[in-house]
Amino acid sequence: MLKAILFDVDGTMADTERDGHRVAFNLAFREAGLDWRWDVPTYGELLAVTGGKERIRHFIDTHAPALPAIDDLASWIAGLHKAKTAHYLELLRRGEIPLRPGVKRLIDEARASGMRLAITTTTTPENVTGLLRATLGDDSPDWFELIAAGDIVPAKKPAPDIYTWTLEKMGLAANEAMALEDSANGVRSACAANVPVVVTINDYTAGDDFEGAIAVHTQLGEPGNPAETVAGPAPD
Ligand code: XBP
Ligand code: MG
Repeated sequence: MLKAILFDVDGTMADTERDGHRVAFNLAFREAGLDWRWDVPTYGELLAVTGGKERIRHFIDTHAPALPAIDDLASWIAGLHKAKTAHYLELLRRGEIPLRPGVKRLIDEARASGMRLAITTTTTPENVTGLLRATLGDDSPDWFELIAAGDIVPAKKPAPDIYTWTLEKMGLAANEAMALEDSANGVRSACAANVPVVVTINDYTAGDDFEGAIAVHTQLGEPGNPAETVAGPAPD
């Protein structure tokens, strides 16, 4: 029996990547005096690596950009990422990143039916509460029994760790939960933890391989704006 819905955040609850995280990274780079700029296609390639700090390191490894003299690369990346998070939170506070269609509807219906809710994401915890507060109100983080986010597990998606950690904390069997994801990395993570997963695609992930997902939809759907099914059974 389904007892809980586990929400991915970036790309699933909101289209945060192109006009949110990407912009915030670029603002942090400029502030740090770096001439790095992640354009929309480049950022799409970099999304292969989840986690902002991991993404910066991957960019350094693969694009060999000019770097200042640094003693400790990990600390320098962490500082740059902290500045990025501040910019991202400011974008959220300005209300520039809305929820995707059907997300509020599903949360409202799930809460009304007593479904347990949690967040399972690789992004930084403040980014999750910032998005929820900006879009659903100040008390909305409390609607989620657990916010599993960021460095809480060392191995980020596509590793199963964030899902197995969440199941353990909530005392759930994998088949008592359902994951909502938007990307191949998210689907691989949920599937590796045996959590059934439904996908809503976005511009960055429409071409991903969603093997293992129960169904793939364009979005969650709401009155006047129905979801279309890309693969798998249509929603009731
Ligand atoms: C989301 C991510 C995150 C965000 C940036 O992946 O990979 O890294 O892009 O957030 P998923 P941070 O949706 O699969 O969880 O910079 O805070 O890491
Ligand atoms: Mg995602």
